[in-house]
Amino acid sequence: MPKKKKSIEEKTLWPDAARMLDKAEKDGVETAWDRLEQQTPHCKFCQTGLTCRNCTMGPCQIRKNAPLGVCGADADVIVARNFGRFVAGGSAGHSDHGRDCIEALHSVALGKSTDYSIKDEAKLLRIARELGIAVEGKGVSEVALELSDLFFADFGSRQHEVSFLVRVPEKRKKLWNELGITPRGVDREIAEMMHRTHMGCDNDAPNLMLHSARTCLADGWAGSMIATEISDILFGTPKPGKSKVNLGVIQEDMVNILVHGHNPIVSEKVLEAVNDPEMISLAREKGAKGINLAGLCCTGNELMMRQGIPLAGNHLMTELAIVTGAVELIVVDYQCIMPSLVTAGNCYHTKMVTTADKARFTGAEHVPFDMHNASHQARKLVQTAVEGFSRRDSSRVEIPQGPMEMITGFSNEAILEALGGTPGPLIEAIKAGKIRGAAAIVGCNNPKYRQDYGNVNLAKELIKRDILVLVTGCVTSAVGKAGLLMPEAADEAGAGLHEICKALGVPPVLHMGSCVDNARILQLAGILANELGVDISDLPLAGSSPEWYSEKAAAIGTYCVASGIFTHLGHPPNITGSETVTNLALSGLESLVGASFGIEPDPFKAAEMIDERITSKRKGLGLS
Ligand code: NFS
Ligand code: SF4
Repeated sequence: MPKKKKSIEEKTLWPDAARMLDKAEKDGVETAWDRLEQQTPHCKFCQTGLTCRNCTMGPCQIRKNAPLGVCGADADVIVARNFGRFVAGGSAGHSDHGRDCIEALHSVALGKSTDYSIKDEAKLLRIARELGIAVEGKGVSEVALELSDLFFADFGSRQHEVSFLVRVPEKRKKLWNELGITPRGVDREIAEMMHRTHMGCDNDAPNLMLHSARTCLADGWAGSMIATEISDILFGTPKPGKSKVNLGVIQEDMVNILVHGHNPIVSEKVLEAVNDPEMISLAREKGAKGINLAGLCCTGNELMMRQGIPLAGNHLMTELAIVTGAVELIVVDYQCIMPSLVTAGNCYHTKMVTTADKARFTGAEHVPFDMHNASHQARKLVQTAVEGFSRRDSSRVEIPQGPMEMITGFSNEAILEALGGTPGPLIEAIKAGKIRGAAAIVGCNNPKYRQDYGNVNLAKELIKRDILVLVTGCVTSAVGKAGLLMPEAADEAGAGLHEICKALGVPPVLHMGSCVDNARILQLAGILANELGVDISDLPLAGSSPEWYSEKAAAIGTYCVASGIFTHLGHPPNITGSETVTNLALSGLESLVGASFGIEPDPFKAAEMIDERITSKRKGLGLS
């Protein structure tokens, strides 16, 4: 049977994306949606997790007439091993990003880098004290050095818990100890996962799943949390501020540079170079009005929440941004960068530049960034972009208009400040039922869904039910484009949430950062649980990733659940080939860690699911 082609309408919720999809077709640019069509139907064995390639006696596929791999591994073991490696990949991504942040802090502390500095000294001292470092009588550099050494140790072969477990409620820590899933060194848990999944090691699915949880907890409470906290120390703790989102942030009369990836270490420097008067006058000489910087994906979130830089879009907008024909340069660091961007760029005058030695793309120019050359490299890049302006073909430029306004940058520090310094008022609002609970909607786009349909509709449904929504990563762009990150969106919320938002002047959907910043949400959950003297699993909280695609998103979901937060996913990971693993994920984990996953592609039904969960948690706390 011939495959039915999806209409543009079915591919995305957004007018800006639709226009660019139409243009892409005319310009002969292939997109993720086209390639998905070519890849469909997917291999059923892979989709259900029933393929093993862990040794060369195989590869093995589990079928009715061949229920065991050559070594004798069954469906449960193979599925659990595959899942373990999947989330180890995700944890490695976030955590290696965290390590790069430690290296930056370390080199600043040693005075080896003049390109970076400590912007939030107060936070440095606060975190150092929180983690037991004596700060009295010490200089900032000395404290920064001790803190970076402590964080480096969090990655190693340590036998006891990672440092930020001081933020975890006692009950939860006890539970993790009993289950043997207290995260130790970040690298240790990831390496141990690779070890366990080697042929002939851990051949017990539930035991493997517990180590998956441990690996992901090391990501959430160490790798990601360290990335977040150091980024704040080096570049400033986010405060609520205005920004804009959608492809309309690209400027026809300016040199346009997009930054894409995750780590603010590169993008912050590009921003500085863009603001350099010398660069601006160079752009004017070339006939441009100036230089415009916009972000994509998580690096976009990082720059937006600290510097107000506009966001061009999320994961599925990255190719489409190039299709405007008005982008001179796209600078990337790592993660979630489609290799197709090089090809898309070649259809126009768009140059792609890579900056990390661990993330090079064939066909892109490589301009390596390190602690000692970043400012210089950034200027070089901006100059390249400016020179590219004269190569732009204006007859091929088409930019969707009308970016949406939004307020972003609700770090925990900013939230507590808005509440008058303590979580008390938030707890009172929850007790009174004005805010019935909170749900974090996080993660990606996936061309298998109508882009952002799930992300936006779930957020809208939840705020109607007086459930405060927290967002990070690529969901930010989705809810931003829907207008939900503006205080006026409180009008779409239920009466209770509406009242609180109006009183505080905040939107009903709060932007908390990039994907590593989901650690902020963990921290907030810890603060609330400690304040109430309960476990995180007792709180009326939920997580959700309606359109997730990445290994990192699966790791986030897993650390959420292991931390005691029920987590909804739009579709399951590749585990459904094992009943044992699937049942564990959907219900069995409940008795172990007090939370589990729920799967539901329809955002309206998902809202129902989350609402039920929040209602039952409220009951458990004796709240109506
Ligand atoms: Ni998160 Fe950020 Fe976006 Fe998904 Fe990718 S950018 S780390 S993984 S696609 S939300
Ligand atoms: Fe097959 Fe076992 Fe080798 Fe996997 S580890 S490929 S199941 S023989």
